[in-house]
Amino acid sequence: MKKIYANDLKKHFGEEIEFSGFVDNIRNLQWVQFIIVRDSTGKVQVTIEKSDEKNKKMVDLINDLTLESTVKIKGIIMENPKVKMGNMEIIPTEIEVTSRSENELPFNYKNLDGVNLDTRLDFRFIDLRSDKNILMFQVQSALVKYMREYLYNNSFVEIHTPKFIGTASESGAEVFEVKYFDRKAYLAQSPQFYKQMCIASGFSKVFEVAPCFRAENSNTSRHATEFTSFDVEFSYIDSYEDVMNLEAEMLKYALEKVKAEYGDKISEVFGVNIEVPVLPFPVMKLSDIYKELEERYSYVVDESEKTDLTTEAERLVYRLAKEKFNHEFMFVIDYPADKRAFYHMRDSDGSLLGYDLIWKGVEITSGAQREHRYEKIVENAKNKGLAEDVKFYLEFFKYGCPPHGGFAIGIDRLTMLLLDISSIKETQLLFRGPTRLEP
Ligand code: AMO
Repeated sequence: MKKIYANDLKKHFGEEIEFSGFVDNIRNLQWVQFIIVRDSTGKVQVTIEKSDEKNKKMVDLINDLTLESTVKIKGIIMENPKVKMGNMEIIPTEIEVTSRSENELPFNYKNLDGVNLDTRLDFRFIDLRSDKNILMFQVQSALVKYMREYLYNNSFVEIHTPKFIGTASESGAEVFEVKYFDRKAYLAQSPQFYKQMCIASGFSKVFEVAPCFRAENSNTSRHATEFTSFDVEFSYIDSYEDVMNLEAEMLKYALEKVKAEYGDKISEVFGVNIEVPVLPFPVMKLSDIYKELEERYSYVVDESEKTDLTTEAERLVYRLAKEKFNHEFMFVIDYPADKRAFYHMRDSDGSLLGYDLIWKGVEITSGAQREHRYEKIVENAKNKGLAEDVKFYLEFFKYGCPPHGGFAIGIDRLTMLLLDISSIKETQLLFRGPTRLEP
């Protein structure tokens, strides 16, 4: 007998099949019992006629069955236009309870009115049972699959860099210390140095999808202390524009594919219409953005804040991108060099060859051409007071290293923006923040 998932049942009308899932609903009427059983791909009605003597054992079992138990059903899948759910039903010959749920759930995940987010996160394994959450992770998986696919199609190699590191990376700040036998180690805040190492090793094109750890004590809707980063780095570029172009192409490719596969479901469940972005994405200088935000929306901030986008400015950049370019994305360039990471390349006039990408009003990426010239990178590190901390990294540039660049996208943020979800706490499988380490 074949084990069939809900979304394939239609292909087996009239056949004897085996179906397993959670008990989603039970209706126990005078002459008939209906149970709705769901797996990760959908739901199906199981119909048991009470008057049929040979059903007696199953009828007794269902009289005693609790919602959210798991069952294994053997029976025939029948087409039935009268059944609202999928126009089909299983007529069972045998039902086995493979796991019995307690009667009362910690909260009703099907009706979240009055349920606070912390309760949901405390019982995340229950929270994740909702159709919406299951779809969210299927979509996230598809999004990452297609971003990977784009890179594989373009000869990138997937790497896996260590997350234990011996010295605090990148900026010296915001790293978690861990006890490592009789010495100290740190959790990687980014694979930045190691993806660049691969470039120095001659790999040409690499990427990694892995956790990053940031000891930022901030409680916002878009920050986590551990998140998944989609990191890309590649060689032989002429400009940071090559990096922006590759990122834009990759995002267009992935969004187009996600839309084709999940677009209808996403608009039904999340009310979001995926807009496949047009190439090239608009690009604006940071200072020009502040000028336009003031002119168009009377948004005024102190000069001292204009070294980066404020949260509100990011939000307004979405409006600007829409109104000026009819686009959801905006590359922002020309950040003041002294405010950015030392490994970003600077032009001969000192201006920065890096960028941020804003989508729907939130930063999803930092990227840049990297400084690959040994003397210059040493000088940049010295200027930031990091030369000692990053000594091992500076070595990478001593023995030949091609011009290169790259970027990183936070997957949890990307999912949040794609599906218009208000907080990263809901798009991480298990949120990690300053006050949350469990479950
Ligand atoms: P950056 O620090 O800007 O750049 O991070 C890149 C992207 O990662 C995501 N992100 C976060 N997501 C959730 N919680 C956080 N605390 C958090 N911090 C960052 C964002 C952000 O845009 N090494 C560079 C990248 C590079 O140049 O290749 C870096 O880490 O989406």
